[in-house]
Amino acid sequence: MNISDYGTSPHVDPLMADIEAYGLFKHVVELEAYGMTVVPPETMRSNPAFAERLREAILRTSEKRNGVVIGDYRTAAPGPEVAANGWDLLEEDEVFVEAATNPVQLALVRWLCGQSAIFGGNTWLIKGPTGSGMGSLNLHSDAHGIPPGAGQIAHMCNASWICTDYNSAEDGPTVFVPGSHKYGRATLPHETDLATTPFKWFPLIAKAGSMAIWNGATWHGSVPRSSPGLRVTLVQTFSRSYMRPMKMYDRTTSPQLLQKYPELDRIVGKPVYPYENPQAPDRDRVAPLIKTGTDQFA
Ligand SMILES: O=C(O)CCC(=O)C(=O)O
Ligand SMILES: [Fe+2]
Repeated sequence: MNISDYGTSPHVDPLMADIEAYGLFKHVVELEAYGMTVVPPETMRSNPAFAERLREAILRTSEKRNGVVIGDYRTAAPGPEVAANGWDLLEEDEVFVEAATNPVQLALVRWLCGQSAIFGGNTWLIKGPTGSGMGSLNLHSDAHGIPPGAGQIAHMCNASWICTDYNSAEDGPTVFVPGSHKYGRATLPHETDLATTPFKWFPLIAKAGSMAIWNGATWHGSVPRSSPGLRVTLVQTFSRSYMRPMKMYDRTTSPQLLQKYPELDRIVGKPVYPYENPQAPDRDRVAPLIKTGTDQFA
């Protein structure tokens, strides 16, 4: 028996179908138990060249925006300037739109943040070897603005495409405190230092082309890279529709992209506030938000 076949839960039933079709049950359980999961390339249904296209688009966009030459990521040792100006990539290359709208990713995003989940923004991480000025990152939550007490559900999530292999902690990966999404609060100052925190943490190990996704409340940081060459990652945030995107993507995204990618049109969302005209609220925008008040999967 499949409960979703009854169609009695209109918001979660289609999600169950996607989770089954894409083989995501393990990943949903890991998200619930540990607050994060890593989905391998074959499950992401991205073609093998996808990670390479994404990596190249990131590196070439950094070169263009930062006026630097990075060259071959396997041997490059640039300074920290390559990490700057990394936000807002959708219009730079369609590979970023493909990354934002990957159907397997969106099934997990919607599991965490509901059918009305919106795209918050994207940026790159380019991290060179020790000495390049790009080191470690203290433990933190990404769910800024969510006070303690509101931790039963994910309010936002981070879906990161791994664009270079993370074979071991020497590659300078993200690290996670398993289960910390259950605490429902951000880290306190004495909990953040990876060397002294009393919490156990583990490194993210994954092949290029994998996607790591975490409940935004899951505590994470990163360790320095001692391997040669660069670690390259595309970070994307998604959130519930009551959160604020980093940009009004519904109003600023190219119409031709919205037309070509229906899922992009859906995830740029229809933020309700601020009202364009406070005296005449747009009822089509308010209605879905009211629905999320009755169902976490709406
Ligand atoms: O992987 C890392 O270096 C940590 C990045 C981070 O904190 C994030 O993407 O939210
Ligand atoms: Fe973070």
